[in-house]
Amino acid sequence: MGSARSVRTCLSAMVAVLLGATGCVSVVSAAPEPVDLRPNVVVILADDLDSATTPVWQAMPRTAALIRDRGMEFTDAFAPMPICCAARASILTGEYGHNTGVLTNAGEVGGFETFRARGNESHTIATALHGAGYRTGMAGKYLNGLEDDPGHIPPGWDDWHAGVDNFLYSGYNYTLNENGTFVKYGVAPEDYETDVIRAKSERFLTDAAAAGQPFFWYAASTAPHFPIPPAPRHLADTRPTAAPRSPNYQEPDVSDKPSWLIDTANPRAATITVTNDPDYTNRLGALKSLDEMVAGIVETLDRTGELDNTYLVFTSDNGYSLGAHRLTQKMAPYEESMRVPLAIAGPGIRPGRSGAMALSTDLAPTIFDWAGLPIPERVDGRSLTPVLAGETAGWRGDFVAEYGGPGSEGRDGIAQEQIPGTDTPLIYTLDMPSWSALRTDRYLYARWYERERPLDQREYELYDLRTDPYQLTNLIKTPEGRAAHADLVTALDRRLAALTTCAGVTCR
Ligand SMILES: [Ca+2]
Ligand SMILES: [Ca+2]
Repeated sequence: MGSARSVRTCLSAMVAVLLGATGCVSVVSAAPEPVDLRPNVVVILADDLDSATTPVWQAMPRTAALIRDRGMEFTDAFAPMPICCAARASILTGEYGHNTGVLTNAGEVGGFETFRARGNESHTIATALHGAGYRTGMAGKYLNGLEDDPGHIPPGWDDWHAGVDNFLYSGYNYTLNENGTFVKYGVAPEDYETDVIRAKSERFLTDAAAAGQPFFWYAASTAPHFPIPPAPRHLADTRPTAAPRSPNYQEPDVSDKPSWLIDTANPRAATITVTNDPDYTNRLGALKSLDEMVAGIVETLDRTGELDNTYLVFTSDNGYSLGAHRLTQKMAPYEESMRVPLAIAGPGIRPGRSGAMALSTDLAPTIFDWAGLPIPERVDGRSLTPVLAGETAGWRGDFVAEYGGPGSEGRDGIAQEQIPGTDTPLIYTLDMPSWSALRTDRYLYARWYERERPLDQREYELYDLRTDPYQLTNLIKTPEGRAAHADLVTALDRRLAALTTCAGVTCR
């Protein structure tokens, strides 16, 4: 149409001072509709990729070069809810598990159904950005339990390609809900999950760039989550590799640990001896395709002219224990479960590293900031934009971490990591009770059996990470240890109690 309309233009503060103006002027223009210059956001989410033990950047050299080296690496990034569904719920909403209601993968405090029933789908990154005029899309893993309602497409997503069965974890034979149509993938090399998600990513980015609309893309392969194998082209160069033997690998003395771990340590240690290194080899092989996917995404952004106006986030939903403390899997309050890789590149971010504590809950508010959106009061995380600009004054020095056990069912633990729907042997089944923990820059303080047992039957752990970074000696297992650290425990417990019920600003 080209009709004249009023465009409100804000001047930079310096220009405003020079002109003696308020900073904003109204001008009448007959120009065509202005191009929307708001930045794009691409989140690439790995599954169960730990950063405590796995040399992530060495295993993913393209990702290191294209995101980490062009942006900010967070060396102290954590998943406060270190299991898939709870972690993804926190990424999507910016809220802790006690506020999303999702503390594990299934049951009354976990899974997709709980996420939806609690109303979380009305206020995600996707709904906020879609509502602000972004084109939004995803491919891969949404939330554990989506298989119970495979036709469901949550609000806020313009382009939806979610896995709707647990075959997704095997890399083949899975079905995606592709914007309402179920598409079954087979066992041919081109059906390999990460490559399919790469193709979906490149298609979305190409189309969105052509449309001239700012976009948000969420690429969520299950790599390197057990049991996804390397892509066929990577099988030959995936050599058997032993997982790094950290000082806490197969921790010889676990008598300081909570009773559930002591009671199950020996059979699990035997399993770890057999399975851990083949699992690690598989994971390294699966990361090769994920690394190529990242490269494909960055190349597509470059080719379409969008790279300089796109924020790229690479991270994982949670960490993973490669035999630390005689544990596989995640869900534990220990470093291996909670530490995740995090690198962010994009407009205005100077290359560097930051030791600021960054949490899964920070991603949503950071993205809102980039898109120029207000951060809703209910969000528990903090925008990382000051840290990305090099400002860390007043940044957090602690956070609460949480995991939900079976609660009212009254058992000490429940199997959370089976792979139903596949014929994969359940060799990694793990029983773990619930806990809540306070992680400060110096201590880890954990309360076990948070949901299963009355107060007087709970168990506690305290580690001084300055002297014991591998969490080998729980300082409060014995009465003498508890007496020696009584004041410290009182202070940590008070802070933990406050954070386990925090909401919005009181969490930040
Ligand atoms: Ca995971
Ligand atoms: Ca020990």
